[in-house]
Amino acid sequence: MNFRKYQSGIGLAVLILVTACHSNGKKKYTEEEHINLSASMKRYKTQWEDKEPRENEFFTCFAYKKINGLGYEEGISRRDPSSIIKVGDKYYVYYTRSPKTPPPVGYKRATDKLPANTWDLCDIYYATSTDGETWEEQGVAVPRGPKGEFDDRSVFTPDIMVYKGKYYLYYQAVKAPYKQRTRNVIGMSWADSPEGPWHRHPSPVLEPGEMGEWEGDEDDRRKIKSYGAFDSHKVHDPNLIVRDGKIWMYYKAHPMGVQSKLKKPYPDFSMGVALSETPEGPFEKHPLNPISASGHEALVWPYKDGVASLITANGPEKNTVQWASDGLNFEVKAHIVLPPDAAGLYCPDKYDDIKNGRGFTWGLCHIAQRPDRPWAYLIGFECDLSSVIDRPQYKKENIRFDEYSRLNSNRSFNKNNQKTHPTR
Ligand code: AAL
Repeated sequence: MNFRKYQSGIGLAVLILVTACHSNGKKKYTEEEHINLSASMKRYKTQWEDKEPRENEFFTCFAYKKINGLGYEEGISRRDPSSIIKVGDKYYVYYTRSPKTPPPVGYKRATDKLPANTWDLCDIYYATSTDGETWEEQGVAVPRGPKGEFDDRSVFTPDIMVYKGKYYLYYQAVKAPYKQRTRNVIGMSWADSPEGPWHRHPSPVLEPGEMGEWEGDEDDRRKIKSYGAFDSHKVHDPNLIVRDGKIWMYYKAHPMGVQSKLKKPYPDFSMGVALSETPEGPFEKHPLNPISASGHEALVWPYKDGVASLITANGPEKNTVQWASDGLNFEVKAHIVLPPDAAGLYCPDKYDDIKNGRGFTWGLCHIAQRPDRPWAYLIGFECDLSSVIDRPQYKKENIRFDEYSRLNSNRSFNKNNQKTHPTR
């Protein structure tokens, strides 16, 4: 892509858009009426186009269910499922999987055998299913790399891409020792069949951007003198689509200094995109990055002639479904509750380079570790983010919690940062 040409086109595009908004016939009130509308009613009429959520194709609720074969298992973490693909009559999913270990011990106490967290000391495994509910773990797809290589400590959080008859796994990788300050890069392996054998690309296909400066030698990711790029510390969660003849890799980014008290040029969590002509790169980071200032675990799919994204967990626009006609300038299209964590979608047209993306109705996601159940595991979810299948039950509002809903921690602090009782 000619990025300079692209940038000079932005001004013109904005002008055309503003003009279009005033003349596209959607305006259902006069200037005077507009002045008399509350801020919320203005948004109802413009941003939400006078629609109830059940008529909004981007609105859905989510239902969750147990799946067989990849559920909770003492000692083993399974997490971060990839997109799900169907080859012949079988579904395939790839995921982060730990060997049998004691519970994770944190970065300070981790050793060669003791994991720092549930994605440490992991390999990429795969499982198959004929109905999406009963899965059979098949074994390792991509193991950790040889000692001394960029991926020798852990490989995790994969996405699978089907491209020109071949299969590509993209995943996060870390090199030992795994500390708070360790960089995370994205590696790739390819195969002629979804069952492998997988050929490891010898170097990362995406690396963090321009570095800032750490402060001191202590292993503390908050302590920095400067941030560097929005992705100066970690690139994670590769999520792929094919669009306009190119491979678009969306990814989650961390700058150095997450949770630092310094004034920030970038959010702690953001999303970038990098484009390439070929699966092994070079992937060129887009100059508009970060293209989302919210979200966790980049998750995109082609929808109609644009790109939709599930923005979860972090940032001011968390818990929204967003859409961008150009795949770059995302707008909030719906607010959602309880979206799946680390979802992998069954979205059969994800790599078809189409302009009529149809969306999806199901996938897998994970339940993260918590103190009384320290290993992660996979479950299924259902929804209606499809343009071809209607599931009216997923367009219902009024989702409520019951008395069993709770946070993992229930601590309260007063303004002086001292522990206190919540009712005091
Ligand atoms: C997740 C993901 C990535 C991170 C870690 C494992 O929530 O964002 O995969 O690196 O946590």
